[in-house]
Amino acid sequence: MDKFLVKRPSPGKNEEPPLEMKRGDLDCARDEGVLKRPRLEMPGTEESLVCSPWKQIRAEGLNCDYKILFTKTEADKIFQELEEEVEYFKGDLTKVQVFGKWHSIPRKQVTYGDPELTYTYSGVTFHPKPWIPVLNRIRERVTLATGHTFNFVLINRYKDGCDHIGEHRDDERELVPRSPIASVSFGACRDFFFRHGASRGKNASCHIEPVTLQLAHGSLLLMNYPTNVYWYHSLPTRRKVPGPRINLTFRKVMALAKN
Ligand SMILES: O=C(O)CCC(=O)C(=O)O
Repeated sequence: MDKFLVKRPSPGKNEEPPLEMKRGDLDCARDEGVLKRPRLEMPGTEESLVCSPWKQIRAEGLNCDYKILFTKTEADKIFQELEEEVEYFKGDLTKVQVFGKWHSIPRKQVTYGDPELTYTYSGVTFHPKPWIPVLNRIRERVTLATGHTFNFVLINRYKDGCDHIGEHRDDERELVPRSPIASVSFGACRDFFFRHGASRGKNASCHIEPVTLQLAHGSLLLMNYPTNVYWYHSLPTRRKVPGPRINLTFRKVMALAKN
């Protein structure tokens, strides 16, 4: 059975040893499987911040950390606020260029961030909208949990399991070199798929097992360097997924000189 390592960070002498997990064991259910929140956690209190443990997800060149960041009550409320407050791009900004051809993206998208920044993705340059309170609150919680600051967020809304995002790396030149990307999810739990670059396509030079996670309501996936150098990620279609999902990827972006 293929395996990958899920370790706890910096094991102290009283902590459990690394967990050896079977692929597919990262169950999305909050209340079942290895990703369940600890029993001590009190929904809606600061205890949720300290008690939800990080799970380390490691493979060759892949370095990610996952945790439940928000209690269910908090996550439900934030999801509702995002539905009411976030204004998605319209018109030309809903299209991307793939191999020279323009396509409508199979989801809704928008960027928010510091005013001087821009972000070019699949042939389109995005100017961020100014921060709104709900995004600042999520951003602050991410900073508290990770110790990293972020000045930009890309938001993707998937109306159902047919909406998706294709395989790509987050390797845009505007990203601060070696900075992590913090991916926060609300709504329907979705499969999230990592594939090593050397294992892609007909001319794959080797076989490295893909890694599949399920990103739960209120969760945070921290993609650390060098994950995006070697690994592509995607959110595949899953027809049985019943409802919408909103994903926010917080990034550290540099202001680039205009060409
Ligand atoms: O929705 C997701 O979890 C993935 C989003 C993503 O791949 C991206 O923003 O680059």
